[in-house]
Amino acid sequence: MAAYELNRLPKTASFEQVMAKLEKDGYCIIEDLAGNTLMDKIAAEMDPWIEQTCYGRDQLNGFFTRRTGALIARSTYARKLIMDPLVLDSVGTWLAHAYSFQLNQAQILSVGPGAKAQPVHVDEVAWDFYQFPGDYHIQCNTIWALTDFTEENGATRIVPGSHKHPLGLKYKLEDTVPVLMKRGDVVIYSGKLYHGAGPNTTKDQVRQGINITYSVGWVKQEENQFLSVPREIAQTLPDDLLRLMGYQQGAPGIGIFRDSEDPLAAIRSMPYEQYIYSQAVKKTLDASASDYKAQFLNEIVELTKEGQ
Ligand SMILES: O=C(O)CCC(=O)C(=O)O
Ligand SMILES: [Fe+2]
Repeated sequence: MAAYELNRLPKTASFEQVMAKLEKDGYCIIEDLAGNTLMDKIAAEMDPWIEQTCYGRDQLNGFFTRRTGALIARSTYARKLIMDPLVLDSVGTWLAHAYSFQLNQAQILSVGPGAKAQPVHVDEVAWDFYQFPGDYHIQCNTIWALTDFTEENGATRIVPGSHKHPLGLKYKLEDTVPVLMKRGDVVIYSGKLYHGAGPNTTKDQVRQGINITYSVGWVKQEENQFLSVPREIAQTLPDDLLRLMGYQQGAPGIGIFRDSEDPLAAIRSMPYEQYIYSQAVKKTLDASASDYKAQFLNEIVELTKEGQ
């Protein structure tokens, strides 16, 4: 591709500015959002886990690539990235058509020397290749640079603007551009953007990115947070992180706990009455995106009132 200038914003940017870039090009780099010190701390916590992670067993996962998950359980500092306010405001706005959004996956991707380019793909295909409508966003994703991202060490490669393209297209490496980032930068990208890890042609550099992805609340998460984060650790986490991990109803009735209680009650001891169905429905109504959904939920609210 001819010389292409990547979108970049400073960490003081507003989420509206991030949205404008996402709308137009399907991605946006925010410089130095994490900074070096936080990355040092995450690396110190995660290095022993990365060391013992197996390499991938297919081209998509990468024969020289390690994928190290369970970030919330293993790294207290990575939780800061997952909960970053600018990222959450951006993701929440991108996915605002849905009742809720959630953490989908959090893992460190270490692309080792000799790795070939990952096939160019859209992340949305994770859900059994179901073809979601072009204007319905399922995911908003991030890759934080834990090391510098260079063309040589396997920087993620993207096809700018391709979030507006149909599914199933085939792109070659020449159609893509490398997302060059300094350690501590982050790229936010749409789940519909064509991308893939680049080839690592260096002899001795491992490229490390922290891939934290978010999805609408009604799909099954790629990483099962209830299994990845043991209950004893979950009990120490704040409510907002727990909800993001999936201790919430993804939409009314999706992911209920026991007798339609608030899923947080599984972690905190809450009185049974705390979960009131009609209130949850009302929340959806307020945020409803379509007339059809609003009408349907309105009827439920009315029926619920009648039944009381
Ligand atoms: O490691 C990267 O640069 C991208 C990885 C990726 O896109 C994926 O695994 O879905
Ligand atoms: Fe991907």
